[in-house]
Formats: sequence, C-alpha cells, structure tokens
Amino acid sequence: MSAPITKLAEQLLACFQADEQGRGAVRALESYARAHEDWRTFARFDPALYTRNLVARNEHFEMLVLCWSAGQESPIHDHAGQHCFMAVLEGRIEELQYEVPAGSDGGALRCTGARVYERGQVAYIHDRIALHRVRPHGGHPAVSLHLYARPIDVCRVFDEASGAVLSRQLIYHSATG
Ligand code: 2CO
Ligand code: FE2
Repeated sequence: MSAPITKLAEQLLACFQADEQGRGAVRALESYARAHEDWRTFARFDPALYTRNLVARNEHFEMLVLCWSAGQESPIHDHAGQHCFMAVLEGRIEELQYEVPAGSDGGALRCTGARVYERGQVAYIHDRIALHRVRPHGGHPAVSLHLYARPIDVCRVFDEASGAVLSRQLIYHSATG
C-alpha cells in the first residue's frame, strides 16, 4: 500500500490535470497535514539554513518538505508567477507579506500583513497577492509542506530596506526521502 504522502501526490496530480488552478489542492493538503506523519521521512534540519526537501515533481507541480530551525527565516521573495500553497506539518509558521510601494523607484518595502498558521492550516500566495517572508513562530522549529504549481527553480529575493532585487536559484537539500 502506498504511503499517505505518495497518495497525496497522486491526488494533487489528478487535481492539476483536471484544473490548472488546482482547486481541491487546499482541501487535500489540509486533510493530509491533519492526519499524517510519514512526511518525517523527508525532514532534515540544517543549523545553517532552512532546508528544502523534494517529495514529488512533475510538469504540473512540485511538492517539498521545508524544515525551519528556530531563528531561521526565508528572505523576502516572490514565486515566479506560480501558485504557492503552504501547509503546516509541525510547529507554527509566521508569514509576513510585503509590497513594493506604488510608483517607487527603489526604497524600502512595505509590510502589509502578518499571520501565524497552525498545524493543518494552509496558506496561499501568488505574485499578484504579495511578496512574503516565512519563518517558524514562537521560538520553536517548524516543518511545512509546500506545493508550487508549476515547479519553481528560480525566484527573486528582495532587500527589505533598499528594495534591491536579486535572482536566486532554488536548490534541494535532499531529493530522495
Ligand atoms: N518559497 C520559499 C521556498 O520555496 C519558501 S516560503 O513559502 O512559500 O524556499
Ligand atoms: Fe515562499
């Protein structure tokens, strides 16, 4: 019998084949995050930076387990025009959203909101909504399951104070479980 996380990947593939927007993905991620623990096979922490561990990848999406030690955080970044879903698997995760002020030709980004997500909750972001920064909340480590549709190999990262933008190649810390 296949593992719950393998079944989730199959279910998501069916969702995206039926509908490019992947309606149904949120429900599938929520159900998985609330009920299962086999994601632990993919979880690896690194004291130096948050890790990105590949679970599944095809032409429609990629799914990763991200491990966040206390005090680690992502840079402020975008998502290459793709849909990004994030389900919390363990701990709590804070998402801070940012925008580039209208008409600005550089200068500080504006923080437009912050929200803490609990285990089993799913966040969604797209470049049309905001940029974001993600980090574990409450001084504890956290683990999250990320679904990008389509896969993202490069994103842009932004300096909060200056608004300066750099292109960043995204890497996997593990790809075999
Ligand atoms: N997008 C970041 C990454 O894939 C994680 S923040 O949640 O989308 O590294
Ligand atoms: Fe992100």
